[in-house]
Amino acid sequence: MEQAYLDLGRKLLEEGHDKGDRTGTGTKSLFGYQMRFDLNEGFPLLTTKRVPFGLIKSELLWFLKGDTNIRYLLQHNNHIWDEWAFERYVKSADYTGPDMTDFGRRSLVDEKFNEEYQKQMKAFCEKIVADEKFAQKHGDLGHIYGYQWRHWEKQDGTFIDQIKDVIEMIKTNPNSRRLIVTAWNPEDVPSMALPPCHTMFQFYVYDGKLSCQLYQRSADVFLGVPFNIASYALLTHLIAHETGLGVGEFVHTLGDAHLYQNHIEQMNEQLTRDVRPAPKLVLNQTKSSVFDFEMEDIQVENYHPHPTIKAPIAV
Ligand code: UFP
Repeated sequence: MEQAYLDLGRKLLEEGHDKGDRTGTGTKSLFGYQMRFDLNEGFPLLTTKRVPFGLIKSELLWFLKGDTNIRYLLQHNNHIWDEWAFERYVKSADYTGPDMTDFGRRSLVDEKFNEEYQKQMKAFCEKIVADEKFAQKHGDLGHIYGYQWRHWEKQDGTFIDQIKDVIEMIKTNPNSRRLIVTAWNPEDVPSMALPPCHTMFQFYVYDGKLSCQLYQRSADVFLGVPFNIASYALLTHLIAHETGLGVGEFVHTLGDAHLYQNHIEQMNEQLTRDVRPAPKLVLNQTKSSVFDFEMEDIQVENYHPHPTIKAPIAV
């Protein structure tokens, strides 16, 4: 199962086009790629490096709550969205600290700047947790996933709850070919901290099993994709659980699939490692609605991965 991911990593190393990108890092990139994961073979959390499942859980539960403020994530020790909120904050009139322009790139090449950046970022995160008013103003990421999934705004000022609706449709009309949730709202894209990478997903029910296909427009294959695979596999399990179905496949379709130039060494190292048995996902059977799940209701068992491989994130 994991081999599908490793094959993509190898293909990008061997055949990826050298391509510039928004962050100035440079990538090896291919356009249009598909991986399939049979969720009955185990839970697709990579074993060739440790993927922090706790972060995947808290992020998905945060999306499912319709929450777009990093405060919930920070309260669960999840820092994956910090840079995006920080970027908005340092561009706002309320920020009076040292110049943080282009902090993502500068923190990698300038040690002195990096120290100052880490200090500012730490203070920012602490304030988000401690000060609710500050969090309301500066912790919010705009109309990102949680907003579009649960509160898609209609022209008449009312809202569409796409997740609730799709679950209802799966229960009542499983043969429907319209079981779609979209996060790509063209009107909102300019106001989002990060326009959605996982833009649209569709469910498919056959033989009592629920499958899910995701279209991901842009895929950081070393850092982002291992998270995205596990996150959508978990979402498929949760929705299958609520709708009384088994799990089928997770089909992952990628638009611009890229390996950042500063992830090449790390990908090569990962490819030298042997794949271990996939872990098993265990959900609290006493919960039924996907909206009632909390962190402790979701566990993976028998996860024995190779160690983490560190790599810089391109912001
Ligand atoms: N990215 C992912 N998965 C995600 C996410 C971001 O791979 O879930 F939120 C990566 C893809 C790309 C960058 O490298 O983040 C977004 O940049 P851009 O908007 O320029 O595509």
